[in-house]
Amino acid sequence: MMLSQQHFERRRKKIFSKMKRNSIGLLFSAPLYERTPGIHFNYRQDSDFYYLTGFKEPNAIAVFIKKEKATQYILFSVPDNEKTAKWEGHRIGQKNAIKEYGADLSYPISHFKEKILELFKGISILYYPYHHHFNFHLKAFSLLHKSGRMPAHILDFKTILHPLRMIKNTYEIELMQKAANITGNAIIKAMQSCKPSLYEYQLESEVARIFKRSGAKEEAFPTIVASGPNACTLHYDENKSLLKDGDLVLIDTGCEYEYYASDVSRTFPINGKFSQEQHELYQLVLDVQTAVINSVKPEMTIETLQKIALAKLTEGLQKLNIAGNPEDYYYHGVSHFIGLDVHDVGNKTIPFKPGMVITIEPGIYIAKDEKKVEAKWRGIGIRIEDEVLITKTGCYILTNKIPKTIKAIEKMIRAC
Ligand SMILES: [Mn+2]
Repeated sequence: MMLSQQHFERRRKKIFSKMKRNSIGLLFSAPLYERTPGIHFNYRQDSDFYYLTGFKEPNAIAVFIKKEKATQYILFSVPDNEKTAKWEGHRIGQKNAIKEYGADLSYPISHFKEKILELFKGISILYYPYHHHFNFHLKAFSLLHKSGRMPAHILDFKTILHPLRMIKNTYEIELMQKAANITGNAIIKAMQSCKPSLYEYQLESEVARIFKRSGAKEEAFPTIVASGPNACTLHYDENKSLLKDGDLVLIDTGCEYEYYASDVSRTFPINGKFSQEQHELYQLVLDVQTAVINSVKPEMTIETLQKIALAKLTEGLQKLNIAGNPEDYYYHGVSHFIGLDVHDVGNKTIPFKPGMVITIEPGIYIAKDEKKVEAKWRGIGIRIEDEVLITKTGCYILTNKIPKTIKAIEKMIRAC
């Protein structure tokens, strides 16, 4: 399943309906980054740009103009050219920008500067994508100033665009479910292939293989495979230690499917059996996660979920006689929005609405040199992360097929 041009057209209609009269909105494509001389990182379009255009090429500018009655969508992009086609393949070019991407007009990107004054004629409001790739050079602004065409008001494009991105429709949820399923299968495969004496990156390769063979060419973020005390480093992505008998391994991963991200974490014993201490801490993290998931419903916020998680965690740590502040062992947010971006638009004070998708990811990380606790607890890091869709009455777990209870995990690993 893919989003068709109709989907993008519907989104543009919505954004035009949010724009004020005599306004212009600008979006810039993501930059192309060089990895080594002459070699680029895999290109990934900016999510705002993709959301309204479906256009995946670099070096493009999308312009949205709303006058008294009429609206106009203009796409500036790299022209198609026989010579460069031999090296880089065909570009969509101007003809197909109109025919296949629904632009009303399309010009080569090199014409943008000379078209600026014409585009801004009679415009009093500019919707500018602050915090985005700053392609709109000061030169362009000064040109507008000098000619008296600088709009009187500059507003942030995000304020009208991001509320649309936050609510996922049926098609988007279908894509996110697909991404979640692929990621789930990859984690199950990692559970099945896990054994002492493998390197973390070898377990990572099982995950990557399932992604690619399932039609997800890219990861939404670098996969974390962190065994033993490595799991206490939140963004550990070296993935180069040897898996040790008796340790846990934490996998935090997610594929990107048709531009939609997934993000799931599971922690499991490398030898297939939780030790007493691992069992107790794991059950605590799972209880915290269950409590948080059970409280998710419309109008709740991430801020409130954080408080629920901390309260439950505090209670559990006390029961286990683990001294110290809960924030010593749990030092990240319990939730973030997810969509086109893995850390999607939205913040912790936004009240949930049906159609929003968030992660729920409590954890406990006890460093290997933590003096406040008995030695038996040290060097254990656990995170459990699922994706949930806000519904009218509560939430639905998109990642509910991935083993999570102690029993289900031990059974899954033992079965191999
Ligand atoms: Mn996450």
